Amino acid sequence: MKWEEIDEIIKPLMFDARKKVLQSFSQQLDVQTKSNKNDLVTNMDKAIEKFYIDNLHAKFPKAKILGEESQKDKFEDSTDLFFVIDPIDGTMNFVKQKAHFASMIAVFDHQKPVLGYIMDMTAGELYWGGPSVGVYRNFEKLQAPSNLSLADGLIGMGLPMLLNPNSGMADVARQSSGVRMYGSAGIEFIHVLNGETLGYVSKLHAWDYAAGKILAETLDLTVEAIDGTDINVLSSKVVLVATKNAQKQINEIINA
Ligand code: 2AM
Ligand code: CA
Repeated sequence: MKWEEIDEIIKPLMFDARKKVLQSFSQQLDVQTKSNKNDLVTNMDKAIEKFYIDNLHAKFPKAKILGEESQKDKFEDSTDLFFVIDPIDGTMNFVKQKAHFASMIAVFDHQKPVLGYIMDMTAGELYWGGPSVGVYRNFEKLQAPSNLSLADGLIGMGLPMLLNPNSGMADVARQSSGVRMYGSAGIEFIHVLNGETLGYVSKLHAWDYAAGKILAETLDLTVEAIDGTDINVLSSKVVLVATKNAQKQINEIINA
């Protein structure tokens, strides 16, 4: 299937999802915990995921879907379109700040990356694209960020990474221009795509990085699992997205 046919379905879905989420700001949220007290899910996470899945199923009946909150089809078995959905990424920010959160969809066809979408929900900026089209912020085409070395830029990090004395990330942080911590993998990927940070490292689920990986690799950034395992298997990993220079330096530091 041509990327344009998929794209013209997904873009309106994401702007509709944004509208629904912004409208929910004036209503009482139902907030529940999942794996721990800081791992949250709200009625809006579930409603937006259902909205995406219902619409994608209607338009692409043969497609398989991996969603954070519900449907868990297996990537390995996919022989047609495969969608990876994170309805609200940065749910803690959504609940506490009503800002700094994203919505993400990744599209694969016969297990090949086709399109990635990250919507900055409060800004209304959709980062979208893929290998055959490039990367755009709404209508504006993005250039590849400059290939900064670690000493010349900021790095985004998940807090558990930085606090873990065996991760080597304290040394990475010290050799960089400084650490930033935005609380949403999608927003972190956006900063890297924009060249505002030179990288981001965190333990992530497939739905946290699938879309960002497609966009980042299209802009000549590298995305890898820190343990060197294959990242195409869409499982939970410590993922590093970075400029090529910084990626080399970070690997030297954590393997030292
Ligand atoms: P979420 O809001 O979709 O759950 C910072 O918390 C970032 O890490 C967010 O993108 C969040 O996504 C994700 N996250 C939260 N808990 C996680 C966990 N246990 N494993 C992996 N990623 C997690
Ligand atoms: Ca989520």
